[in-house]
Amino acid sequence: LEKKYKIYGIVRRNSCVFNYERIDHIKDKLNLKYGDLTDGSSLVSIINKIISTNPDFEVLEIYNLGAQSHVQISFENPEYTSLVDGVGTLKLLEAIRCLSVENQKKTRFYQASTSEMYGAVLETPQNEKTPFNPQSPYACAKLYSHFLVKNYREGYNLFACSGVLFNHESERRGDNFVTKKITNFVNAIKRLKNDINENNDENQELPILKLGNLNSKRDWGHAKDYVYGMWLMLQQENPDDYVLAMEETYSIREFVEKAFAKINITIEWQGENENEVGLDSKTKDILIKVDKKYFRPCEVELLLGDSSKARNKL
Ligand code: G4F
Repeated sequence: LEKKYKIYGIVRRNSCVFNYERIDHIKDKLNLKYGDLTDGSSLVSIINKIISTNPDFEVLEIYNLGAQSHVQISFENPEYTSLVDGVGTLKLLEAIRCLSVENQKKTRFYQASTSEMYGAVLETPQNEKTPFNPQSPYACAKLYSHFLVKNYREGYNLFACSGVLFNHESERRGDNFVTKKITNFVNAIKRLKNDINENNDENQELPILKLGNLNSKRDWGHAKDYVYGMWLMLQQENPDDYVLAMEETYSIREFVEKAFAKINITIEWQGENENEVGLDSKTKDILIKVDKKYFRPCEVELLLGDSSKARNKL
């Protein structure tokens, strides 16, 4: 919107009719259409409609950010994840391939590839040349899309890029991703402690944050920077794939400690594996418990990106 683009978005119909909370503040400035990545005809008709209502358009940038993007849920819904995150990309690429030559030349495609494709990493840090070793249905579907983009770029000369993005976070992150889960909880504890102090109610029980693997490491950045990176990829003369990363890695355990430090609580760890707990070192209240419900059948233990190509070229 800052770039004065005319923006179209695709919304999945669901029974909660107004499911727009994360875009509520800008919704009126967007052209939202019902569609679905599993419904190729909806994609074709939306793209055709955009082109026919903007006959003099200069460039059509298509960002495929749609996905079942939760890694753990992909083990529970593997087929759906594959259809949306894998075949959905094929449907979008086909919709572009079927445009007239003139319109195809004016269309640029961005695919949200992911550092999850490195999986059980075969090299550290990970860059564009690192071999992939996916560890979830989500990562397998994304890898299929990643190679499709390369095929369509090389085979049909489409301007199609993949951004291999490491974890990117913001206040808009969904509540069941680890950063938001932890920060929401720290916020709740801060409010509760304030209430307890104001009301002198020392018998009030504190809630407990249940987490899975505390030892996996992620290379986290801010989503806004990454979106800028996506846009830059589509402004280049030639399409290519790029890694975007902060080039620093921290464990979930460190993230927890740093988040609690913001409200002046030092976490003391006790126990091991699924019996591990985190206590407030002063009051000895248990604030965190490991719950094996959040362990994944296969875990990605260490992500650390090398984004020198993007830093040099973009
Ligand atoms: O926050 P997460 O669920 O993100 P994850 O799995 O790294 O995936 C995110 O980043 C990818 C890019 O690398 C994207 F492709 C993907 O779509 C998504 O945006 O989990 C981060 C880590 C994992 O190791 C997980 O096992 O945190 C660990 N974890 C520990 N306890 C937990 C929890 N993750 C979640 N979601 N919930 C927990 O309670």
